[in-house]
Amino acid sequence: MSELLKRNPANPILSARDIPYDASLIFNAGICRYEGRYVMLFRNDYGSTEAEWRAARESGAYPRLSTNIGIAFSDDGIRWTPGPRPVFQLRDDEILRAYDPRLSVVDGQPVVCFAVDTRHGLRGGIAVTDDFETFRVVSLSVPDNRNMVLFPEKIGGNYMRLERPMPVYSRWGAPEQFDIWLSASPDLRFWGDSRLVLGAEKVPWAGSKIGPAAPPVRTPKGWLTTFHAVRASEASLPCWEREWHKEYLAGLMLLDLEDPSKIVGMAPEPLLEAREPYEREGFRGHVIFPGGMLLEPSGEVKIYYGAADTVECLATGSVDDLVAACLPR
Ligand code: BMA
Repeated sequence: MSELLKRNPANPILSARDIPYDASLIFNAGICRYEGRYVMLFRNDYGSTEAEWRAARESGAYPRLSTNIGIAFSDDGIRWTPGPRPVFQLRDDEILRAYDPRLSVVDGQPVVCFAVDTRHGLRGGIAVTDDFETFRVVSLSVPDNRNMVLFPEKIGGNYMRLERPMPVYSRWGAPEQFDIWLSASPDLRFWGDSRLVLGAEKVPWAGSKIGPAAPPVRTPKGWLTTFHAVRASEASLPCWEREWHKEYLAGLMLLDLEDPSKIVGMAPEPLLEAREPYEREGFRGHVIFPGGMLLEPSGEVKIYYGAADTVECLATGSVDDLVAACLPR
């Protein structure tokens, strides 16, 4: 199954050493094409090094960690030039940080969805920008919700987003079994008409929470979209912290073009799971977290993913193969 995708030989395509400002972990990026070039917004966790994290295992103190969102540009989607400074950061008395940006261009308007940690829960945010320098926040969900991704066009006159709320009390007996939902909005601000798309129990190769990954791409057979899924590991996976037990894998599904709450088909096996050293080892090893997916005119699909919560990577495949993998043989 994983032969469906080829990892780019330049992987990781972006990491902390490429960034001209304080940066420790560069991962979970959103990518779009805009005005003739590729644009990436990436998560940058900064403030402490690997050595400090490892030393903290002994002392028990939690190292200082802040998060901002940086930008990079590319002519080919492979070689990236980071901007000179971070472009987005949310922080005030209530909001602790914004992270995990996903980028869409809807009717020519770049829109970024992101997760927001606040003192009163995890919120999903949406902001618009025209220049990738200033961002206007247009909506913040109630907690707990995140992993929002927008469809690249309106459907039935509405903006559509996939999202992952975290219903703790109603899923008792099955902790961390969170599902993928769909909501609609006339204006990016007011969201409703929410419907369940995929329950975590429908992903037998994972067993724990799932969530939308990169914004879907249109194909004649349906919206092709990735998701992430968590598999618990009894033994600790390699990490900089004391322990890490969650393997993150990528899955693939096809949603109905007119009613994307309906699943047309799903690939029976994971699309990507940690294999290379840069995926298995790092801040949190064995984490594959796609945030960008582009369909090129040639039929090539580029899938961008954070690896080990440490670096940003690229894998490519053919749209026909990916769609076929979601349909019954
Ligand atoms: C999720 C998010 C992601 C992260 C993943 C693995 O809960 O915080 O940003 O990549 O965990 O640590």
